[in-house]
Amino acid sequence: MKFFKVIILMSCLLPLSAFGQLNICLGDAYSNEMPPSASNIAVYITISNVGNHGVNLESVTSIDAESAMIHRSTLGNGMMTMQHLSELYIPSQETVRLEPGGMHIMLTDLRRSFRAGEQIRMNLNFSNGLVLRVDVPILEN
Ligand SMILES: [Cu+2]
Repeated sequence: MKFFKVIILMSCLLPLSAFGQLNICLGDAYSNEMPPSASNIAVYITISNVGNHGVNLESVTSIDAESAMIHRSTLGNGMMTMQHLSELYIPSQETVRLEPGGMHIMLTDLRRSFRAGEQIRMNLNFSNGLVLRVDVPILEN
């Protein structure tokens, strides 16, 4: 059985020793406010692996949405399309940015509409057993 740690963390400034194997740092999480009729929302976030081993982001869950997927936006033939990634590899000592025009986490079938100033709760599940909780602020468009 895997041992899971759930940590609310938005920076690397926390005392790492308190968490033992903690080697993932999260930052810059946000979403842009969507019209009330929208059922999906894109989340942007920066993930840094400060550990000595590569780690996969294996899945994302949210109690505020029915499901969550890792998406990559690509521009081809003048059209923006989204591709579903089954996981996202973060090499040792590297930072992966999920940002507009590139990758994002897509929360689908939101349980309600979220306004600017509110937060969406999300858990990131990593291949090393780490589960990081993120409270994603919704920004005004
Ligand atoms: Cu998407």
